[in-house]
Amino acid sequence: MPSVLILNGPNLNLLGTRQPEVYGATTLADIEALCTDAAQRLGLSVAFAQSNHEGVLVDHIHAAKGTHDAIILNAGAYTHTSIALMDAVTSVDLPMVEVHLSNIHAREGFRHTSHIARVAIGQICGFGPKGYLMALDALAERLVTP
Ligand code: CA2
Repeated sequence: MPSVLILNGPNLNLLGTRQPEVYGATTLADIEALCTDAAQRLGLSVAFAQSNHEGVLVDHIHAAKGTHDAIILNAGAYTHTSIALMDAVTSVDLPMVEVHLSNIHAREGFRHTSHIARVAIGQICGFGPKGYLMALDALAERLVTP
């Protein structure tokens, strides 16, 4: 069964606890449960990781090679700053979908740039937690043979 790593970056561990007007009331644990359910229906297995540290996120991406078949990445604010994460994704040569809860293009100018987008097969943003399910759906179409 194809396996997908769902990797979340800095501050996303705080989801559902602060700024619900921007990021909603759903916690990261809720998102994990929703994704686990959806993945089962789609014929995928999923693994989750979150870190507030750029180098740890790079390590997770490297470790995905040979372990997982694709990555869903919400790199948080590192999306807008990290060449290291972009290079890490390139180095593992796995399909990666970029996800954001908020519509980064409708927010402050500094959020309009994504280094992750250059190496993603696609970007999903603005749909809240549903974005992760949309990404799983898109990956299932590529990875699961009917
Ligand atoms: O919309 C997204 O998913 C973001 O990746 C979230 C990042 C932000 O820097 C990106 O521009 C867009 C921030 C995550 C912060 O999450 C918090 C959750 C609760 C309370 C405070 C922060």
